[in-house]
Amino acid sequence: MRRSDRFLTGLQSAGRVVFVSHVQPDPDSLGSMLGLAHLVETRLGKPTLITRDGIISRAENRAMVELLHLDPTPIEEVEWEPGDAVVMVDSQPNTGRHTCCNRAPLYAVIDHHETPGDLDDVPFADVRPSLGATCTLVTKYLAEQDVPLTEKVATALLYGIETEVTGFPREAGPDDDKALILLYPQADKDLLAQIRNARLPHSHFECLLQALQSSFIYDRLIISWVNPLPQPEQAAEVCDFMVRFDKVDWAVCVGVVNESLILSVRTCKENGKAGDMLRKVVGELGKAGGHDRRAGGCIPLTSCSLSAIEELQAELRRRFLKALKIEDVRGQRLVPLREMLQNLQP
Ligand SMILES: [Mn+2]
Repeated sequence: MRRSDRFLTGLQSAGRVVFVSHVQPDPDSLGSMLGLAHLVETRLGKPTLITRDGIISRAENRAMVELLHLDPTPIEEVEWEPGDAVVMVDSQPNTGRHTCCNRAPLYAVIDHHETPGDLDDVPFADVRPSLGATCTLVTKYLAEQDVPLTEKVATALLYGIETEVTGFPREAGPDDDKALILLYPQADKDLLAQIRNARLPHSHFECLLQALQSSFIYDRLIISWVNPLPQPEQAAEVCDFMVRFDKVDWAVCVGVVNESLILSVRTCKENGKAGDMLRKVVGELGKAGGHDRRAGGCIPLTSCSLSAIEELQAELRRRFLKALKIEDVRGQRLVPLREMLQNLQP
């Protein structure tokens, strides 16, 4: 039996299939939920529900949701029914990246993260860290089951894979490319262009300016502190931007959102094990996880006072330097203070 057969067989007694993913679902999560919902509806004729845990703030991700009319139900508004089966995508139980429910039995986990979750009691688990995207795995299921794709499903899956495998070096393999080739002719290219070039809010530029003004270089590492961070997903946007700086191999962004510190890491180093590195750095303070070249984490703040935040920042700085074996040097500003002032137009 193929894995997609086993996946479908185990759902035969379910009344409805509810899809969940990690907090602030990204295109890979959204595409995976949509693709699997399409598979379940087509092959089993069962109702499905796509959910969202937390907010979707990145402009491109919002554009994806709006233009493709995904309409995910906020997880806290789900009206659970007896017979619901839960399928978790793009994350694993107890990796701390979801606030999800224990309101219905978790039937399946379909993911590609390296961060190991708690899978002991999950009847069906398919976790393949060798794949660049969960959407690749979902595309394989749909192809295996010979399910015709709609333009909407193909577009969502394609964008989900694309966002995971951009960046250099690519975190992608032949399976990801095969999925992209399969999806491309069926996707709406104009819609994709609109999503990729989503209009950006004012806060995007404010955040970048603040990041430029508060970035410090320590050898091959750049750390950007953004307090407050307007939206949690902007930490990743800052890192994507900074990791292209030719003087560094590692970019870290740390920002305060509400009562939490949000962390994002990027590296251009192959075999960088960014997820492991960030988990070591965050340790007992919070939760973290990710991939080889990208990682994210969250630390709940015990106090939001400036001194408490500064203390935590200093501790994190020490831990990052230690984890990357960088001597405890004084950080160099990315933009010297004098230049910042000189360049201000009256
Ligand atoms: Mn993913």
